[in-house]
Amino acid sequence: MPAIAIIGAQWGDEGKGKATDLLGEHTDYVVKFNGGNNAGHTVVIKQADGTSEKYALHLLPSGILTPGVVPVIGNGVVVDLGVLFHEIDGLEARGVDTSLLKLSSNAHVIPDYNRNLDKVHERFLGSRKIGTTGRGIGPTYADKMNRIGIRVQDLFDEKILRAKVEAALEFKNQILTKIYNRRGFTVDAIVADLTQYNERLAPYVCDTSLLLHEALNDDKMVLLEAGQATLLDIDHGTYPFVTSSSATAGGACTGSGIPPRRLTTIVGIVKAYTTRVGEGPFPTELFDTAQDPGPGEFLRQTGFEFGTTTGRPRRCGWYDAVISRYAARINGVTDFVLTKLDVLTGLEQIPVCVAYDVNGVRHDEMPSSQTDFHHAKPIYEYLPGWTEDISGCRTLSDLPKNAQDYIAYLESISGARISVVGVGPARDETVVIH
Ligand code: 2SA
Ligand code: GDP
Ligand code: MG
Repeated sequence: MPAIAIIGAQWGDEGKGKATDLLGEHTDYVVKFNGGNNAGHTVVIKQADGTSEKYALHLLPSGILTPGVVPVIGNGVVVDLGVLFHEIDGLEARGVDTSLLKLSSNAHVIPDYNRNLDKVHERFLGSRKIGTTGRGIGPTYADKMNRIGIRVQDLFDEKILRAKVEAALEFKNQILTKIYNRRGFTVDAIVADLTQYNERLAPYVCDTSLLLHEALNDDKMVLLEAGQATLLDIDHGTYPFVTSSSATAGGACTGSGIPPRRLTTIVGIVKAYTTRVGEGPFPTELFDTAQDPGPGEFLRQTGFEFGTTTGRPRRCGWYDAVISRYAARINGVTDFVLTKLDVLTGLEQIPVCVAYDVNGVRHDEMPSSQTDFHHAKPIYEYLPGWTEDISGCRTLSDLPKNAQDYIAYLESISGARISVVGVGPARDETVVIH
């Protein structure tokens, strides 16, 4: 059986959680392969009585909401153990079965000192800050690369754990106390904090790469769910304004241990407009504010564009086809899911960025220089909008003609076919084209 990867095509929050949940019904395993509790996936499920249940997931894969699906946290993830059990307990209290969860013994854990360092470092950077979520993600991936990280398996060997924490703290406490003028951490406190969940943790821990290998050989369907997105990827994103993990299709393999040849379908999730949280370049950004509202504020309020993890207002702008083509190329996108088309309802005209103007030169592809990207001015085509409520549409022909034309136009310039369109947050508010 093939493995399918779901990837964010923009700067995150495209609706990957909903797409994973949707596909979850045909899936046996859902794997989170990168990031940690910086991610925020909101999934809305309509109940039989017509009411909606809303779930905000951070560390657990969205597939956990589908009964029978095995949720897997892969080796590429960084795990905040407190958040893990808070999330498990929260879901269990709402009747969601989490007993099938599997956690890679090779995943790294986020020690307290890294949460601290993330926040302190951002403050230190001042106007040069990245706008991180402050969850300790960057410092934990830095430790992994620097070979001073703590892995899940280390928690079960106290001698090894102590030695590793000691080695890490020798370096971390210097930075905290000498550079940032903060208090350091003791080995005892860190070891006690990290091992407090061991008894509950043990049943979840295994070699998830082997588990997934056997599942694929057994004809099971495996879905790999990205956190963050292509433009936030450590290698392919708008560096340094990126997260610290591999959020693209390549990361789906390294972060899970599934070989590249197994990936047959790469689903790119793309919003019908664009958002970004945190700092960094964003060519189609709209700069109006809540005090002086314009189209940016319209998108933010109508699309409820506020961080799922931090509550930060998201920066909003128009659809950018240069970015979509880039995401299609980097990930090998086979199908796009175009989300939040309903949010555009009521706009008279919808601008779509087709290329950039960089100091008088047209760029149809992402400029290779980050400086050029910072100076990129969008070149827009303007498409007519629609006024009809589209949330009840379930087929392409149900949609108003102008909405159909908008989809067809985006498809023609975005580098892959659009197979599914989101017309509302709920699982069933979806138009399936292919
Ligand atoms: P970090 O914390 O080191 O990963 O931050 C580095 C950059 O990555 C961005 N980032 C995100 N962008 C969009 N959504 C994310 N998840 C949450 C959500 C964000 C929230 O779903 O809304 O609640 O604020 C996410 N996680 C990381 C981050 O903004 C930095 O630009
Ligand atoms: P993720 O990080 O990519 O999983 O996305 P988030 O969950 O952070 O943000 C996407 C938001 O859009 C969530 O609140 C979803 O419930 C919502 N959403 C997803 N698809 C649609 C859609 O087609 N229409 C509308 N109106 N909302 C959607
Ligand atoms: Mg999100």
